[in-house]
Amino acid sequence: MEFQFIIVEPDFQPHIALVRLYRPKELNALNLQLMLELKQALSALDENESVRCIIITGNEQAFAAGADIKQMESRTPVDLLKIDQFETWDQIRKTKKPIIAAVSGFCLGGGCELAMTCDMIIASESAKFGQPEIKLGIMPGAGGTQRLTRAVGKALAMEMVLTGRFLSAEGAQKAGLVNKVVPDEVYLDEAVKLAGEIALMSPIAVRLAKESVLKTYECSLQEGLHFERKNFYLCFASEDQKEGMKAFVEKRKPDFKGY
Ligand code: DAK
Repeated sequence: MEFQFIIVEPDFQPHIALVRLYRPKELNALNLQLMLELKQALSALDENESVRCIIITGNEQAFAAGADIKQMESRTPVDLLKIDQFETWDQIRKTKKPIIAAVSGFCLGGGCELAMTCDMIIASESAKFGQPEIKLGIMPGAGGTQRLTRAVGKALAMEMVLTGRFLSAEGAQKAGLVNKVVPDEVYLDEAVKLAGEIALMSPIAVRLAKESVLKTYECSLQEGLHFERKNFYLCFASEDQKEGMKAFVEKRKPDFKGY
């Protein structure tokens, strides 16, 4: 898979694909082309049967310092409407396979929103999270006010969104924004470890479970429980359910095939 602003390795590790944001000189600022490439790559990886978990990362300096300000500077509302970039972001959100963001350095604005769109975040000690759009005279537009508030609560989200203050990796972990903080040298290894564990599970159960957890954001508890129950029943239509339970009874590790 050849792209200009991302590097994609579908077979980075067994069943684990790696997507690296690659505009190093611009701190991986997310321009339209990069986001389009990311959407195409995730859609292809979602279709790729051998991939069970996806990691998105940047480099040590930056996961992404936000949407490309230079590209946005002269936009009019009509430009934004015509480009309809939200469609691209929505498609990324709809990826069925689990996505882990491996974050180091700056994770700001659209970069932070992209990381929060992922299912889990592993951060290096030097990671810095923020929604600094307010300093540019705008506000977050790709989920920052919604996902950040759900993750860290109103008080901290309000502070970050209204002042643009950064949150350290340690602070992000305390606030529940990230899963784990590890030394800079091993943040990608840690993400791979997490992805590897997920990749050993039944891809069908993983998909249905991810879908069910995300449903929490969209409905009442009753509706969510109902949705969960249907997905639970659906697991029993898979060979993987039979294999998982048989393996338990036979005291061996299951070998999940994804059907
Ligand atoms: N856009 C464009 N270029 C950027 C950039 C960005 N967001 N961030 C950094 N760069 C570029 C710098 O311009 C510089 O390029 P040159 O001047 O060398 O050509 C290079 O990257 C290195 O940056 P610095 O020289 O500034 O590096 P420092 O270490 O001094 O500072 C910094 C690092 C991250 C603190 C600083 O670069 C910074 O404040 N960057 C901007 C952070 C920011 O404000 N981010 C939020 C952007 S607004 C939407 C979806 C999403 C969004 C909007 C719409 N739709 C779906 C419609 C999101 C909006 C945003 O993210």
